[in-house]
Amino acid sequence: DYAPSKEDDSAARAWLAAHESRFGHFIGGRFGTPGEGFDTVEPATGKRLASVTQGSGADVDAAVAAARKAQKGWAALPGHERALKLYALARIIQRNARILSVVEALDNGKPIRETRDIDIPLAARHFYHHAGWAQLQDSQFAGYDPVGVIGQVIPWNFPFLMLAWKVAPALALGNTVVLKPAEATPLTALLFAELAQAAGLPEGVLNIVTGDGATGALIAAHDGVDKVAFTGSTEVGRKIREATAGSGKSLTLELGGKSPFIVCEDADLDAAVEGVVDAIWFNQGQVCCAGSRILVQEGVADDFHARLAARLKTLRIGTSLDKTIDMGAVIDPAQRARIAGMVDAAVAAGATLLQAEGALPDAGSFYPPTVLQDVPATCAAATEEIFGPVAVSMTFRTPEEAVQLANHSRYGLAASIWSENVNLALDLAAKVQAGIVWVNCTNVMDAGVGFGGVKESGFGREGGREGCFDYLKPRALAKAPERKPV
Ligand code: TXE
Repeated sequence: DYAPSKEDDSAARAWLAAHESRFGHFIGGRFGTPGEGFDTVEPATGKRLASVTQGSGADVDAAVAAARKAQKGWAALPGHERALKLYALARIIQRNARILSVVEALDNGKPIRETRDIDIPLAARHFYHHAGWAQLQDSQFAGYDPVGVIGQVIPWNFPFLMLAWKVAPALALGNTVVLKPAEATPLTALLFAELAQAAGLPEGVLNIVTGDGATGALIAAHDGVDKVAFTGSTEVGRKIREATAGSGKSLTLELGGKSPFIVCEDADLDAAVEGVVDAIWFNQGQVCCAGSRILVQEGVADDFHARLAARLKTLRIGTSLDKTIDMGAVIDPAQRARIAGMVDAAVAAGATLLQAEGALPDAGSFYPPTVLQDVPATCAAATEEIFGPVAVSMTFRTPEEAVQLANHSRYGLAASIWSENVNLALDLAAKVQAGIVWVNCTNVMDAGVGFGGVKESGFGREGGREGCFDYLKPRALAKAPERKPV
């Protein structure tokens, strides 16, 4: 019984109408004529938003050619001039933050509060941060060249933020880009193409080709692409690894996770419960580094679960432009069915279900916040990425057992550790197999810190100085020793 306060979507609708809700690819600085393709819908209502074009081999050829043509000139610009372009992109994102936030929320189904406060501002920050590296390129990366033309394939869970994570470092360091957004969420990438044009980005430096996995595969396999950067499922990551093996292309993969969320008996339990809200219910749990495996120490497990059960009942679920909601829709009915299937199988195998009973919105693909306790180890829910608002919870007796359970996974993206004993927390942090470890917090991102995983969560880093090296190639140069005059 709260009054929904809705974000105004008129500017976003007007932008779609200006394109007659049909988009072609953005290649060589201009939008092509829309062709055969598919619709993108609002996950919260199931209604069509726009149609986009399925990228063909010829489209990918054209985009790669445009990127190739632009690359030398772009790389030859002094770093401070490329920096100016990245600053311009950051500023135009900020000036258009509102429409970007609305389009992102409509296309993805996530709450407007998240796109407004997290996705879009963090994307702008990524461009600001990498403008700094462009400026410092000569002094900080002497002996390194740009890689060249980069093929980038991104997922639907953070459509615009993933674009920023990929495009900003590539461009900053003198590369040009062919990017394919996910088929479910292509709209903010297309809006960004328009903004980049307005910000004066030279033609061909950024090319956006829409399409499904087949278009992604064409980009990954293209001879004119020097490096592939991919974020998505571990299965597709494996296919791309096979497709690029032996080709001389560089590759970075940011893949799935089943990240442990360790609650020690001396943790501040209320803070840890709020941590779970961020870890698994932020973005409906469709987060690669989601804290989806709660490991709680036996002595406090009952107390912790009671607090968690009470908290999950207070989460409000609704349509993305409602400013009062905590959770929106999951990406599509197929994902909803996949989540429900994994939960139902775990319950049938004997798991205990903690789930709020309130009604969900009628239309759209909604799934309630959920915790599964005592999941048999043979269930997919125990070991596989669910990619929905579902955490599995198990108990441990000793810190050593916590480490053992945490590392019992094929993934190694992130870990979150909750304890008031800093020595214990840091000791555990050093022992868990993960690319990122958070102590008494979770899902903390910063453009200055490299993000990426170990094990089957992938390789390479995005952000910070270490992320820059994934868009550069070293050149060792030796000069003949000085000859003595005879
Ligand atoms: O991912 P895909 P999907 C996981 C999550 C989710 C599952 C399936 O568990 O439930 O993956 O989601 C493009 N060559 N994650 O099917 O297929 C595709 O068009 C090249 C975790 O959406 O990996 C899209 O642009 N590209 C993940 C992108 O790959 C291909 C985020 C990701 O889609 C391709 C997303 C191919 N053969 C899903 N096939 C995370 N860790 O963040 C597809 N694509």
